[in-house]
Amino acid sequence: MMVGPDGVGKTTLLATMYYELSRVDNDSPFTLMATADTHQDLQAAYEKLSTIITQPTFTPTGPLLKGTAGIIERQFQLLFNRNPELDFIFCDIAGGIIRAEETNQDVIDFKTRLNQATVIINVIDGSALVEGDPTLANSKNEPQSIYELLSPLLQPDKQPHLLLFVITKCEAWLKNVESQQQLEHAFETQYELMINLLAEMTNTVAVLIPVKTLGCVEFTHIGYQNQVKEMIFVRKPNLPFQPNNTDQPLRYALAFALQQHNQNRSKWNKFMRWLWNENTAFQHALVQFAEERQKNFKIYGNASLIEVTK
Ligand SMILES: Nc1nc2c(ncn2[C@@H]2O[C@H](COP(=O)(O)OP(=O)(O)OP(=O)(O)O)[C@@H](O)[C@H]2O)c(=O)[nH]1
Ligand SMILES: [Mg+2]
Repeated sequence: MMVGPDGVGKTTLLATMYYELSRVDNDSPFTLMATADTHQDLQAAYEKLSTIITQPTFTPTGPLLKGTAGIIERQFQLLFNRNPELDFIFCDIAGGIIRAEETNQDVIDFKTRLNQATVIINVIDGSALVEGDPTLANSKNEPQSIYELLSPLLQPDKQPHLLLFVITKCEAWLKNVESQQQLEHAFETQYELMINLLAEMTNTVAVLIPVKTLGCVEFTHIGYQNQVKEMIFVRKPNLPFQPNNTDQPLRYALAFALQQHNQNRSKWNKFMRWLWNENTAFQHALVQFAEERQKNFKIYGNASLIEVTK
């Protein structure tokens, strides 16, 4: 489940994540497949991002993609040695749902699905996190609403969760170690409640992943658009459209989901797999897949939940 207010970059992340992962993993026994609709929509979103943005004169004055309407299910299947292994759905939401009334039908549907989610991706606007004044930063990312939404789910009696804090729009702070620390510090200050909660949780692990979904658009200053304070970005003419690290959230998500799936197989299924010697190959492939995760991200909560061992 993707969570985060409107415009933080949920759909952009999903499109670039899918594109990156389907491009890089040719020799893995795991293959990521999307249903026809999901493939077409995400491919179209990716192409839209890449073509608009490569025009040298482009100035990002508004969102590149149309805002998402309601809740959209993006369906995928993971194959293992060409056989279906795991079906999964990414729910992309209209960020407005985070602010809507409890009685709204989309909010009710959203909460039902959130309750079933194994992996939760909170997308965070990095520019507002670092440069926004408290009001602006709050209105862009709503850390308090996210805390209220997620804290009931992360309790000890609930299923294990992986929570990914994915920071977008942070190209300007990924250039050196000091500015990366500035980003991390801003996150830890504004998400303090969440981090304190995670410190006590044994069945949740969280990873902080800054990504470049565009790579060539950088924050410059805070200005006014229609008399509303806005983060202003410019297109860097010397940089190409180049998503970076966007496969990482998906790798963390899939490794976690596969591990949970493998542990939750029925006794009979486990026995049959043992009999046919299917376990070893699977576990080996899972370890290999998990090793492609970068290890330099900050982890909160119970780190042993994301360990994948032979
Ligand atoms: N500079 C920069 N801009 C980004 C990045 N990710 C997204 N954006 C910009 O933010 C805009 C909004 O992104 P979306 O992906 O549509 O946001 P969303 O969270 O899906 O929004 P809703 O569907 O309205 O909830 C995009 O069109 C881009 O212009 C990023 O990593 N860097
Ligand atoms: Mg969207």
